[in-house]
Amino acid sequence: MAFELPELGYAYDALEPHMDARTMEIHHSKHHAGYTAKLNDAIAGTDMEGKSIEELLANHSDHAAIRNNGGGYYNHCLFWEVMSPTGGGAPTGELAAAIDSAFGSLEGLKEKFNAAAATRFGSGWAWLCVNDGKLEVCSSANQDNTLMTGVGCGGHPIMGLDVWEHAYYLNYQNRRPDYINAFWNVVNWEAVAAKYAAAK
Ligand code: MN3
Repeated sequence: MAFELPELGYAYDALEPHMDARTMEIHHSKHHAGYTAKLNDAIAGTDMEGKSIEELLANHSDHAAIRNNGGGYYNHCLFWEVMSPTGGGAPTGELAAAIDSAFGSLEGLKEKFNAAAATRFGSGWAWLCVNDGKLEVCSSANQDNTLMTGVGCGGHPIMGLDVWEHAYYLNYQNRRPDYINAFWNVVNWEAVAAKYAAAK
């Protein structure tokens, strides 16, 4: 059973002006589709076929094609889910309480997450993850994520921001910090809260 490119829950132009339509279209229909196809090629006919993506990332990330394409497949699935045209604002309930407890406030989380995203040299991702029940922020290189070993941080990712240039260059050129700030306007806190509840 092959992995499938997921449909976005919204139109390519739905996150404008924060995420532009052209970038969203290329990012989903070319980049994410490419990772998905190459992941399927890498597992076809091997004993990795039929395993969940989480299982592949946790146990086979020493295999370069799984690390790069399995990571790319998983990371982008998460990225699309944690954004929404009706996103932004602030989290509520248990997630809000956990953020206050770990970072002092939502502003404290933003400061830490923005720094992780801005200082990741070259291509990679910034993460909010649940590690042993606690919220943590970190970043990883390339298509690595916190489910893999040897990433420098661990846990289950519940929010991720793609800081590869392909994620922002058309709209923001070299201004990665502007793109990072814009992300907060489209964060789907309900989706992040559901992932938090499942992961903690
Ligand atoms: Mn990307």
